[in-house]
Amino acid sequence: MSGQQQITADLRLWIEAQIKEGFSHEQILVAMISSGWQAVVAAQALDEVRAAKQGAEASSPLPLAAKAFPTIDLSAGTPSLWLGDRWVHVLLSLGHPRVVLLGGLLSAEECDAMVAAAQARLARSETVAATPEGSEVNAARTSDGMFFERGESELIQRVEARLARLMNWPVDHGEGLQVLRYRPGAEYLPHYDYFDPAMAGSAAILQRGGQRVATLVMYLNTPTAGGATIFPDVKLDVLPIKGNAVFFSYERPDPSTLTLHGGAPVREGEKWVATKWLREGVFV
Ligand code: PD2
Ligand code: ZN
Repeated sequence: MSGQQQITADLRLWIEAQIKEGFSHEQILVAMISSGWQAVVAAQALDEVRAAKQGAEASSPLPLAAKAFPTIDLSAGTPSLWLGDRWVHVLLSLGHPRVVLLGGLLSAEECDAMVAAAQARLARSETVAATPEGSEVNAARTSDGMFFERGESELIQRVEARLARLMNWPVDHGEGLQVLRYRPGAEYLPHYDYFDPAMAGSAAILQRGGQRVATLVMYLNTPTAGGATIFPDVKLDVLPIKGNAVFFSYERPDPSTLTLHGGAPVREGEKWVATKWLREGVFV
């Protein structure tokens, strides 16, 4: 196996030139990765150049890291975690981006009950992401969606309490669960779940509990084909399997977290997911 690439002086100069040219940090990161730099090395080099630049001219500062963020405690080294009412299996753990894949987080009955409860309330998904113009129908997502109120039923309370134990993060720091249904051909183009601090609409969104700091996507069914949750920066594909879930966290609202992710097109069958987004503070 090849080792980690070294950050060269040439790479630093190239990054500085791209910043001067006006390319966004995300564009620079993607260009480095597609020209063969390892994602972790590319992100680190970009961070270093930005930090040095910041020191020199105090411009384009890296967003501050959250004081604390959700974590799944894997320190016991056991392949399964007891969550008080259910065992969950740890299928994969990745350091950067921070990703944990979980097996059997929800029972088949819980998945079916969430789909049944959501089905009646589906509407064309609308974005909650901030754009320069405010909110708009999200062309990047061709699924249908709805939100459950936090704690709105015994089922939702039970699941939310389990998620709070899993991620060591209080229920009141979570947004209501969002359910999405993707039909064949539907997809979710790659995006970040945090709110871009530079966007006009973000300030108002951030008043309700601060930044998003982690995401948990739970699979409520197993599509026949397609529909993976993809992490393009590191070329990681998570196949949707009923009851499983993928967790990822981002300590600052910045591409260097490598948490760019999307939902690949569903090829056959439907795909149903429930997403829990976690905020830095109490979400009201
Ligand atoms: O359904 C997915 O795989 C997916 C992909 C990207 C869900 C989300 N983002 C999300 O809910 O944020
Ligand atoms: Zn997302």
